[in-house]
Amino acid sequence: MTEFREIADEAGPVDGRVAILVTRWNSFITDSLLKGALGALARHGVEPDRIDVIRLPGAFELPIVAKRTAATGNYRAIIALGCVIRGGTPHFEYVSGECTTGLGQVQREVDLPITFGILTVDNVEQAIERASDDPNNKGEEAALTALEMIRLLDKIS
Ligand code: INI
Repeated sequence: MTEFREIADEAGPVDGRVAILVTRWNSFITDSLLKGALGALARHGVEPDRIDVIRLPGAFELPIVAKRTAATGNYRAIIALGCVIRGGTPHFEYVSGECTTGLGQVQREVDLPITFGILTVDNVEQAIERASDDPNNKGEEAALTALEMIRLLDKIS
């Protein structure tokens, strides 16, 4: 049988700094995503003095802020948090589409993990479900994924 080497993440400490980008649009939701992200980082040993929280207007602005944040060279990962709620116009598609495509593009360009904690939902109820104080919180998920990606990319290189 052919032997193969398996590279997989193992839980463990992460060094360096992390940036969290948080949109002001729908801040009643994004503040809860931030709380989830900060809680997860704290539980995994990332002290507050290794975290910078950067506030920005809306999801449409996330890609350029992520790019500038990555360019500082100060961070090992960026956690992007936002909330786009569908309205009755095509605006939702433009904002969420640009945010998603833009962040994916920036992540590949800058070679730094950027995790996606942006809710794209039909209504406020769906947003609340995904920003609640439990493991469904997408801010928490984005923070845990950032830590996993830091460790995994270190292992691969
Ligand atoms: N930005 C959001 O982050 N969420 C939204 O739900 C939203 N809606 O519904 O319009 C939204 N729009 C603002 C957009 O992200 C930009 O900030 C704005 O267009 C200025 O460039």
